[in-house]
Amino acid sequence: MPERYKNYIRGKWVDGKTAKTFENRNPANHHDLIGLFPDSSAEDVAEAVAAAKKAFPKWRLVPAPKRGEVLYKVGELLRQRKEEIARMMTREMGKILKETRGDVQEGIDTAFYAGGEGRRLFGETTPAELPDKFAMSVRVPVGVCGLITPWNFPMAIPTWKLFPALLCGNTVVLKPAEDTPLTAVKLFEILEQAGIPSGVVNLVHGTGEQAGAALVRHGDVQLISFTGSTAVGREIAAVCGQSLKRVSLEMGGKNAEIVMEDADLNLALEGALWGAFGTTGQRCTATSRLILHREIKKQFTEMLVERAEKIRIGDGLDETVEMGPLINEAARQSVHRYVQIGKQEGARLLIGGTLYEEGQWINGYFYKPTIFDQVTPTMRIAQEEIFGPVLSIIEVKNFEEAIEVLNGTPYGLSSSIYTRDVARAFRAMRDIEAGITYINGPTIGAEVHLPFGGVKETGNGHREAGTTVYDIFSEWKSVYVDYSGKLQKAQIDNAE
Ligand code: UN1
Repeated sequence: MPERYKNYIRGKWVDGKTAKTFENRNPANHHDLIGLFPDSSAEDVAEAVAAAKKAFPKWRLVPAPKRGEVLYKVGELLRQRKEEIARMMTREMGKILKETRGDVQEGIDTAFYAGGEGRRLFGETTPAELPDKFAMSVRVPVGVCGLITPWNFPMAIPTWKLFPALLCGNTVVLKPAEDTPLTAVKLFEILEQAGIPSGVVNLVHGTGEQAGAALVRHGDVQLISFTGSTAVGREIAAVCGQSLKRVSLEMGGKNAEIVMEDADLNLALEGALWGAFGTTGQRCTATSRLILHREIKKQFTEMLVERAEKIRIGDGLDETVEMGPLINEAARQSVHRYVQIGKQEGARLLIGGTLYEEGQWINGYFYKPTIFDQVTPTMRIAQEEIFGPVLSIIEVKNFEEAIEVLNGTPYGLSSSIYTRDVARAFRAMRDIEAGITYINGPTIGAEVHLPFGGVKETGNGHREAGTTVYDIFSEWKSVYVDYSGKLQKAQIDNAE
């Protein structure tokens, strides 16, 4: 019998209100059934929201440094269970152990960073324009926050949202991706163990269409924070627009690495391989376009192909494996469709472009590292997010063209340029349209204490992580204290 997992509502592990469940299977071997999870309905969501609403008045009054101390405890517990969670995450998500350890580490870093924020959470004081009057701005919590998270970073992304939300004094309902629900269960076990009061954090499993949509529509949810596709983000924003719900969105990317003719080619090669094929290309920050200066294009392409062909594909639990499977069969079919589109558009397939189904790998959703050459900037494979191990090479004649091509998509999350020319590096920092720019580093590798997010269709103006995430999860309140003992009129009494 497969293990049956539960929702976590009002401090208790509970079944869904209906008996309906969904399966969680290992993407490296679909015969490996990890467990069954409640396919939660709108009623389950309503119960979780009610629990969060009830817990809010008390949690909001816990001093922020105390809320921070709970997060230190969470960070410590995560650290103790890092290896166990990483192994379990590889089993449910597929990426290699080195990466799942990194994913848990990102949660640990976020816990300690948020914990420390408990003793900062700064507002501002500023002189008032009238005598005997004091002026300041303080942060107050927003209320009940609905968090909807993807499967590619099953620990990091929920913690990016959850820890700052809690630190600010909000209460939370999390709806994790249905491909990686077990990591969320592990996180909630730890939150419970750390002593977070009942109702402050609630976990509801299920699909986006049902549980996610119910959370977005619920009238007692004041904020939605979503990471996922631009298409779904648009729908969420439309609903939240109607109800004037605060909404923060992190969506698609079509990130590029530029390699100039003066670059350290070996360094740029390591960056391209890690950026394009790390996490099997399933990062919002993955490198999916490689913009090469024509002088080094031939040589760099040869170097790249030689290395990419040798990438070891397999079960991420095997420490010698370099690339795991895609998340599910639908994802694999979608990647494969893009490869057909690329061929039809006239791009030249250099390597890959096929399902990887050798030996025991027939039971997983593996795909070969794929590289297209002779891609033009307007082809669909150069414009649309593929979310798989597919890299498109675009040749350019100079720096200006490289920047123009890099900017020429609807997205703007991450970007990278390899050059030894400091003036070019600074121009790139200035002219690239993206939320993140790396100089001589790959498009992936964001750290938790810097703002994370993107421009154009990647986001809606918010930044997670960094100090900026606290602007998502708190409202500003301006406070004036008049101790003059008389009515003083701003803009009037002081204007002579
Ligand atoms: C994501 O792909 O959604 O910079 C998050 C990185 C990671 C986070 C990626 N630290 O690639």
